[in-house]
Amino acid sequence: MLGLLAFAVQAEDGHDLWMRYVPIDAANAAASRSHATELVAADATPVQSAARAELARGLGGLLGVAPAMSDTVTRDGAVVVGTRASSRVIARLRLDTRQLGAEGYLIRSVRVDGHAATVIAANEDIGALYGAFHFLRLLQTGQSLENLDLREAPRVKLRVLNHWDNLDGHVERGYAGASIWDWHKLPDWRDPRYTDYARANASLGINGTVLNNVNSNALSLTPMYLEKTAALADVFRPYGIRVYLSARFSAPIEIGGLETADPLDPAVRRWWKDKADEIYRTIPDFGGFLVKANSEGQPGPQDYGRTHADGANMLADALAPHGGTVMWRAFVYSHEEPDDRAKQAYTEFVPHDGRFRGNVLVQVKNGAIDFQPREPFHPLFGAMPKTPLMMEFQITKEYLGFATHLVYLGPLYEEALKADTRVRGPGSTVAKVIDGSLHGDTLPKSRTTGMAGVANIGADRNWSGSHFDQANWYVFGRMAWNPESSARAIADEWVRMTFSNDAAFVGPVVEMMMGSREAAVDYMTPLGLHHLMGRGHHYGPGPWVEGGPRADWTSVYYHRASRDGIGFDRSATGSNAVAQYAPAVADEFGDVERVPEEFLLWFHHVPWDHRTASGRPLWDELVHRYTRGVDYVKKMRGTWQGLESRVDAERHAQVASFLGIQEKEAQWWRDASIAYFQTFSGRPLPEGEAPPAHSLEYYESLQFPYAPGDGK
Ligand code: GCV
Repeated sequence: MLGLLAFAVQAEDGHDLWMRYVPIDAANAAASRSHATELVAADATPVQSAARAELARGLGGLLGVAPAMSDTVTRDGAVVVGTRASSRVIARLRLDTRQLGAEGYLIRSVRVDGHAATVIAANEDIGALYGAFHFLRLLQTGQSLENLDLREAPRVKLRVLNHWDNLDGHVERGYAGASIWDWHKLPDWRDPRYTDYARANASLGINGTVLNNVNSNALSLTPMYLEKTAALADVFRPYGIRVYLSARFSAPIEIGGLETADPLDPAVRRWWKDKADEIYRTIPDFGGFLVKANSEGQPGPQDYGRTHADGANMLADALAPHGGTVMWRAFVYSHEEPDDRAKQAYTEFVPHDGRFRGNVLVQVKNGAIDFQPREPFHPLFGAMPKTPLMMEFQITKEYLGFATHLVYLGPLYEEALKADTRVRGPGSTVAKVIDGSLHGDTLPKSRTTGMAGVANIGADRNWSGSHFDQANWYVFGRMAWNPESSARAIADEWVRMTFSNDAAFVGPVVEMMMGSREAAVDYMTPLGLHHLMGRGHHYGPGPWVEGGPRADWTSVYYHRASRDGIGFDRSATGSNAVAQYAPAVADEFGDVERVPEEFLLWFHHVPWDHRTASGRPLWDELVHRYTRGVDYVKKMRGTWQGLESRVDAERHAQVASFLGIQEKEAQWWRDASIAYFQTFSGRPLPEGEAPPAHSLEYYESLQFPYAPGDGK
C-alpha cells in the first residue's frame, strides 16, 4: 500500500512541459511553505500580471496552498517580487541592481519590517518575471529556500527561436505535427496555446521568435498577415517576447510590383523603408528580419551582382529608425561553386567583415555543413572580429532521428560553445565569440549579441513530438541565457521539473541523456563521417546517395569511400578547408596524427587499415562504433524499463515505444552503413560482429515518400 502511494503518479500527456507545478514531496513542501506564505506582487502592467499569476499558480500547485496576496509584507515567509518602481518594499530595500541590466534579477533572503522574506528584484518588469520563474525552479528541483543570494543576467541579448513554419501549416523539418500558428483563424482566434508557448519560452529567458520559415513567402509581409502577426505579438508581449519575420529578399517584386529587388536601387530601398514603417505602425516592438539569401535557391543580393553586406545593410537601414535588427544567415553555398561546400560561407563572408551596419547580426550554424550529428565548429567563429556573429543551433532533429530517437542535444551545444577557436590564444571559445567578449575591442560599439534555435515545436499535444525532445527546447533556452552553462546540470533540472525529483529516477535518466548524442553519432556518422542520410527527407541511412541536381546534396561527395580508403581530405593536400581556422587549430585538424579522432574522416581520407587510437584498423573501428551506438540504445531501453514504477504510465509507455523504434532504426543505420561501406573496404567483419540483417540492395530499395518534415 505504502509503495503504491509513493509511486501513485497522475497520468500526464506532456502538455505542461517543465511547468507542471505538481505538489512537491511532503517533507520539502513543509519546509518550503514557510518561505511562501504571502505574495507581494504588483499587477499594474501586463508583465507584472504575468509574474504574479505565474507565482500564484506555481506556488499554489507546488505547495498545495495558494499564498495570500498582499500589498506589503505582513508575516514571515513573504515573497516580494518587482522593481524599485513597482514595489515600495523593494524600493526601501536599496538593493544593488546595477549589474543586472534590463533582464537580470536577484533573489535574496531578506528581512522586511522584522519579517523573514524572499525578494525577487529587478530593474525592469521582465527581469522580475524571469526571477519568478527561477524561484519556482528552485522549488521544482527540490532546492532549499533558506539564505538565498542569487544573481542572474543573460550573457546574450537576443535569444530567439526560428520557426521553419510555412503559411499553409507545414513545418519544414518539423516532427511535432503541423505549425502551432493557426494563420487562418488569426488575428481573431488567439489560441490559449500561444500564451502557454510564451510562458514556456519566458521561463527559459527566450525573448524573440521568428514566426515563419527562412525559405520564406513574401505574403508574410502583406497587411493581412501583418495583422495576424500583430495578434501574436500582443499575446507574447507580457512575456518579454518580440516577434520577428523571415523576409523574402524578392518581396519588392512579388508583393510590391517592382521589377527588381536590387538592394542598391532607390525604389527598392524606399519600398523596404515603407514596409518597415508599416510594420512598426502595426507592431511597435517588432524585432526585425531574419534572411536566408542566395542559399539553396533563395533570392538575394547576388542575383544583382551585389554582396551580402549590400543586402543586409539595405534592410538594416530600413529597420534602424525603429530599433530593429537584421539576422542575416551565413548558411550559403552557391550553385556554381565547385569548391568544398564546407569552405563557401567563410569565403563569401570574411571579406565583408566590418562592412555590416551596427544592427546586423550574421547568423552562423554551429558547423560548416548542416547540423550534422557532429561537426567541428564553423570556421567563421573567430574569423570576423568586426562583425557580431550569432549562433544558429537546430533544436528539431532533422539529422538526429526525427522525433522518436532519444537524443539530448545539450552535449552537442556545449561542445560547440566550448570549442576553442584559438584566434586570440587558448580560451578563445565560440561562447566568447557569441557573447561578444572575445572581440569586445573590435566589434561595433552599438553591437548586439544573439543565439537562435530552429524550433522543434508543433501542434502535437506534447509540443515537441516526444517527451524527451522537450529537453532540447529547454536546454537551448538555458544555454542561450548563459552559453557557458553545463549540459548535465541543465538535464538534471529538466528531468526533475518534467518527471520527478526521485533520485533513483533522476540519476539514471540524466546519465542516459548525457550519452545519447554520442550514441547517435556512433550509429549514424562515426569518426567524422557526415551527410549520409536519405535523400530529400533525410530519414534513415543513405550512404549510397549519388547523382541528382548537385554533388553536394549527395552522400558520396562527403564520404568519398573507395577501395583505397574513406573520408574527405580537407587538409593541405585536399580542399585545404583547415586553412580557414586559426593556425593552431589548422595544424591540429590538418595533421592526420593529431586530429581529434571524432573528426578524422571530416578532415582526412585514410586507408581502411589506418591504425586508430584503440589499436584497431579503421574498418574494424568503424564497425565497432556502429555497434556501440546500437548497444547504447539497447541499454537505454533497459534503463527505462527499470524505471516504470517511478513515472506515470502514459509517458513511460510512449518513451518505451519510441526507444523501441530508435533501437530498430539504430540497427538499420548500422547494418545499412556496414553493408555499403564493406563493398569498398573489402574486409571481413571483426570477430563477434553480427552481419547486416539484409542485403545492401534491400536497404537501397527502401522508399519513404511521406516521411515528415520534407522541404517540399
Ligand atoms: C530551411 C537544410 C535543411 C533545409 C533548410 C536549410 C537551411 O538544408 O535541410 O530544410 O531550409 O538547411 O538551414 O536553410
